[in-house]
Amino acid sequence: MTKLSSALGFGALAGALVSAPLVGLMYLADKLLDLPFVPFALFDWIARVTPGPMITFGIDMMIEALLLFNLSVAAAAKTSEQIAAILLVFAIGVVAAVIFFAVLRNSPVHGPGLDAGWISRLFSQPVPGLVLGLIVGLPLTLVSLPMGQSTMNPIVTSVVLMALFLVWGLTLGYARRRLFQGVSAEQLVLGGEVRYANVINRRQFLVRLGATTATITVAGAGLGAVLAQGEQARISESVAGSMPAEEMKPRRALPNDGDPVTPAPGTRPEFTPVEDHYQVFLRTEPTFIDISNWVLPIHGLVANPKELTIENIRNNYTSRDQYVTLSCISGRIGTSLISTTWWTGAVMQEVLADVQPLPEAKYLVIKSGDGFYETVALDLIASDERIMLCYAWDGEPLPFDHGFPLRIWLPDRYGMKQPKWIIDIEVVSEYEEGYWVERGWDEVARVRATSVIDTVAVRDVFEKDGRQLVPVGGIAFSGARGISQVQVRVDGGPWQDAQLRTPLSETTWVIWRYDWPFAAGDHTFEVRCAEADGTPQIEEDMGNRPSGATGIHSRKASL
Ligand SMILES: Nc1nc2c(c(=O)[nH]1)N[C@H]1C(S)=C(S)[C@@H](COP(=O)(O)O)O[C@H]1N2
Ligand SMILES: [Mo]
Repeated sequence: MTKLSSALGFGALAGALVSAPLVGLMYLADKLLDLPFVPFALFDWIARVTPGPMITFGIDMMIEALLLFNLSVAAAAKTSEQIAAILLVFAIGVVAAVIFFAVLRNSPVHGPGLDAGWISRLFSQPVPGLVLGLIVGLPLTLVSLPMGQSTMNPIVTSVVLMALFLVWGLTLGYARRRLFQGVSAEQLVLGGEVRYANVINRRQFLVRLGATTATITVAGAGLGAVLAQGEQARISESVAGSMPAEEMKPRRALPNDGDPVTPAPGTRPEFTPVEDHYQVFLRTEPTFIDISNWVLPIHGLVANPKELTIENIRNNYTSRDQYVTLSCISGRIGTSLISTTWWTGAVMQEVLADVQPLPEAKYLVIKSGDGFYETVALDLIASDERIMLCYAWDGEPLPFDHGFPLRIWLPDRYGMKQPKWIIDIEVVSEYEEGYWVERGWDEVARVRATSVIDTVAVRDVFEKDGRQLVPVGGIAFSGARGISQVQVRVDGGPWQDAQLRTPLSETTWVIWRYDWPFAAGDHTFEVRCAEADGTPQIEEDMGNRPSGATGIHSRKASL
């Protein structure tokens, strides 16, 4: 007889010690054989099947937590998701071990003596451990097959993953026997001495088990990390190699270089370096698309279906360049999920004309390599020649984590309407909801006008006409509708006009600055803007859901 509490306690301990190397080895298997990484695949599957309101609630909780710790959402969100995914699989392992120990707590332990080799101990009485491995491993393997990113054949994937889970189960079975062997009725009769010996044995065993599993975990994760670097290098090479050097376009000086309105010190860069551009994607990791076997089928209600290569897309249609600010509908007021770079792509109107949509055609259904999808109305494309199939950012192939090899750009829309990693375009007659629309977000997702204070430059006070001035500055953005006015007020006083810098284009944010007459003390600064046609930004605080956040951004400063 084993006490329940001791079964639970040892189950948790053994579960933790044996599940850590399982995760380490799964990571190694991912990097070594290009298998799906089970924690990420499971997490992505949960995100996929969880109903919209719940998934949004989960994301909200995570963002609140990040904001609480003063972390940048843009920088920290993915890392926290990845950590959560790993902890989840680890926790599943521990809970399964606890249940395993509890269920079997009264079943007798026998087998080779304490001095037998570990292999024979591992495989003596194998059935319970194998059953455990099967029960936990099978669903996780099945989920990983479609969700994981992997080029490996599904049979090999299943065999390797199941082997890992079965060994994990066997090891837990072994650990259970080893921990409870000796606490038999017979030995209990012998009294305190044997019990004492068994405790020592347990301790020794746990220390040895811990040392072994820690070594395997660290070795697996370490080797995996080394291989991951090689993988990154191969990805960069594949992306760079997809475009001949002579087609890469070095960007010339920014078009507003000489503008007299200079950003207040501390304003974000007007042009976001590509490596700093915010990223949002469904999965735990960005999707890598192998360009060597990528073509874009455009099919459905068309007279002339096509399969376009990336060279076709770059060379057969007019290429357009555009400075673009992209923003995410899930951002709060003052969000970090907004960035600006230089987009190059093929004019979508020409690509469409090439496939000759039939009269009944009304929409494009665009599908992505990560399972994302969105619908774009043909009317919208007909109304705006700027809409492009984008293949380059800042003159170079689209970075793999921003949608390589192809993404669409729709002026005036939030990012959620604009698929990256495009793999298929179907021309249809019936409207279909896109991925985030199905999950409760705005169907149109037109960008809402917002303005943000980036800086109150208290250390850059300067004198002008005998007055001490404090530069205050930031951005204002209203999609493709332009900004005609930005106003700042201090401590609830009158709204004052800020100066506007000429934007990089009519589809980027506008940098503004307001030089405020210095007054010592603690102050609150607020900002608002109006669109080019005079429409004021919505001042009322409304959450980001479903149509994008509105409200006044404010910032406190002490002078
Ligand atoms: N395939 C795919 N496209 C996608 C997404 C995605 O998850 N998968 N996210 C969308 C969202 S919500 C945003 S805000 C933008 C972000 O683009 P970026 O990561 O290049 O900044 O991509 C959009 N396109
Ligand atoms: Mo987004």
